[in-house]
Amino acid sequence: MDSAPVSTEPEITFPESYDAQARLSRETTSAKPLQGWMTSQARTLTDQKVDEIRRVLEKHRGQRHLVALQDFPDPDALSCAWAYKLIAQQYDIRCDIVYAGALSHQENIALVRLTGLPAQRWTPQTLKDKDWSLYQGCVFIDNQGTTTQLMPYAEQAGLPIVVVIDHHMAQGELQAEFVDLRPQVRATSTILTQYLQVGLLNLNTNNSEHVKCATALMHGLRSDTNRLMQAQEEDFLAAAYLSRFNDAQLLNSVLHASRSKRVMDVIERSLRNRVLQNNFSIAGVGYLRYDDRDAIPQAADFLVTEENVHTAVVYGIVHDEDEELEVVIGSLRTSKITLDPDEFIKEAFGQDAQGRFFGGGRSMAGGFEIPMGFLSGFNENSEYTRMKWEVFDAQIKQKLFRLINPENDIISTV
Ligand SMILES: [Mn+2]
Repeated sequence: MDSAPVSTEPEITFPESYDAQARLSRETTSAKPLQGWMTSQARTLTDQKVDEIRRVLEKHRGQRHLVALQDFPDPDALSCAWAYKLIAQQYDIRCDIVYAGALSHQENIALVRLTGLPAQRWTPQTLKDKDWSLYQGCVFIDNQGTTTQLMPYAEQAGLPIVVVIDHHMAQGELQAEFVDLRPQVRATSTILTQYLQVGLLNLNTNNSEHVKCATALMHGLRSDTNRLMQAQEEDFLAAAYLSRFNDAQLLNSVLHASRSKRVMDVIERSLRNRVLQNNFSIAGVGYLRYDDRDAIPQAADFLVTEENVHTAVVYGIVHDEDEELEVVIGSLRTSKITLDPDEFIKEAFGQDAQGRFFGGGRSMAGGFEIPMGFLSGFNENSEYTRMKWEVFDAQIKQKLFRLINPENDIISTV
């Protein structure tokens, strides 16, 4: 979900001659697996996992699987699902890459459009109408089924979980045939790249789909490591391997996708509404459309760049006109090493009646989603709408300021 700083680049174009140009400028190499380019620890684990997944894929030969992404898929998820699809294809397993929310960040939209990344959006209506018996199993990549609306439907259809590959903390008991969970790795792209490195799929620079997928993986890896700033040795080694196939010109176009006016407006509102306290910058941005949801993390990315600010929290009420749905969505960005976004968000907002936290985080970033329950739903009366926002705004600020604790200048996250 990390995004580039505000860009003044002109609007991107979509050159059709990409592949030809890129191929000419690149030396043709047909890859032998670069087995030396991995730490010995990663190598041992990867060898073992690849042996295991080969057996699992063989067992499911000829089937059709659903690869479920989180509702708002990020570049790491999108690219890894694609790499997985290409791997599974070798076993005649057909994978449909699906998300049930929206592609919101302009970079993600550009990534999908420019690379032809084969992901599909299922609306709430599709979820209901779908013939789930088409599938014999489901797969979770860069998630564990807890951040996708697809999960209850897959469960209801009795789809077995065949594969889970993720780098988030374990979200509970997982009944899957194959699990590769590595919370210490910064990006799922690193894990998938390691699979490629040991030969689970041999990338070839003459295959334009391979080049585009490798470029997508490079983008996913960069995006989950704050443009490699938080990358560790494993991630750099994976990036080095991908560099043999990466199309730099294509990656550049993805990164320079321009922001929509509505996203710019949300960023502007966050600047105007921000409250600075104890090196925190807190901004409520009011109502925004479902498709602009990703403006919130982008606004937080921007606010955290202000002098003397180490942590930014931006939130708003996101509404989906078709579904009469409203939810409070927020993002946290921090440059403070000692602030754990996961702990901070869990501590600030607590749990719902079922004991589920409203959000969490990873290194330097976090997010939350608070359902509006009985107060949810559009109202024609603008005075009512304004009051509703003020109530939520005040409640969130109160929860955050309690933690920021200005009296004794201590930021308490426990
Ligand atoms: Mn990820």
